[in-house]
Amino acid sequence: MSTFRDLSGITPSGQLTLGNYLGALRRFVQRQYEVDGYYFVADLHALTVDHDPARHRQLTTSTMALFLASGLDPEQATVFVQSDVSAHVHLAYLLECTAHVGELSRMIQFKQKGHRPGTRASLFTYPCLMAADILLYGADRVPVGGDQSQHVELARDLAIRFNSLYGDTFVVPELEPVALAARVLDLQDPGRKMSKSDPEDAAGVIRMLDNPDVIAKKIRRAVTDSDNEVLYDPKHKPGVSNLLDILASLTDQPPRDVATSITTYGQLKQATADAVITTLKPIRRRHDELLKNPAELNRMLVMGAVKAREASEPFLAAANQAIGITR
Ligand code: AQP
Repeated sequence: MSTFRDLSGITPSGQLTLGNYLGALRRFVQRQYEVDGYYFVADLHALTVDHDPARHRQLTTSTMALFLASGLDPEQATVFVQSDVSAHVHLAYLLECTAHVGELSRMIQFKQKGHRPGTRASLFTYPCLMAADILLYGADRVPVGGDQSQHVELARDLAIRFNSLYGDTFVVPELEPVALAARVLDLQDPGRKMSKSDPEDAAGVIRMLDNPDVIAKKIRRAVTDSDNEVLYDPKHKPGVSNLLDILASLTDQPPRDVATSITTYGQLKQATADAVITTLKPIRRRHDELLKNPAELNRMLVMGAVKAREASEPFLAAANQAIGITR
């Protein structure tokens, strides 16, 4: 195994989507055999906005079951729930004591949503928790989409500043941009990405747990255009190109090759629906089995938590020591 450590989390802010699967989960599953991988359900990050505790608990459990059902192997990678490892919150505080108000004020989420009445303080400080998520495991590489790069940049800045103030403590992580082709767009509005925090019944969002009929219906109703020409052209034909991207990604082919083998929009939608259903059906089945067997799920959760605590402990101890809070 390579000595690279990489790390990624998914926030349980909604039922996971096909976008989360193609853009994140499927990649985690492939990478777990190449790197020392840390993959976690970022439950604490879902608390920065209004939430219902019962739904939050249910989404956290369901997201973990989807991690495992998609093929993450707790013996191979470290698969865990963030709040099971209290070191995340502890280190986040040390990093809040390292960060400057100015740099946190410039974070996009805070700039966009931070001035609404009732904004939670955690919407301002969560980038320190995200930096802690990364620095606690000495991750060399953090695979991120473009919208996340600001967070990794901050983690790098905080690691460098902490190291220079208190002595060499943290690995400074490298940003590993994820290919843009992995972006799955909303089926009803292909101008934006498919997003899990959209309303539960959003017609443009395929959920990993949707049943086959629902998936087929959503794809049948996907927005295309009036050309009726199957062509891969994301700029001028975003709806059709999105379907081609999904089908290409699921069948491991370049989207332009897929386009040449299909002649009508009807065929494209049918082939895409078939591929999505074939991929998601066994995952959904395994997810449901895991939820029916809490003892098995719990065993895996405990295994992940123990591995994550062991891996993070030396980094937290070093940070405590460096900043001067241990005797
Ligand atoms: N549509 C997408 N296409 C490809 N990849 C996607 N990801 C999310 N949506 C798509 C990837 O899934 C991971 C989840 O990261 P996150 O939980 O931090 O959420 P996010 O990136 O903010 O994505 P969501 O699903 O849209 O969540 P909400 O709606 O809560 O903001 C990341 O690796 C992301 O790239």
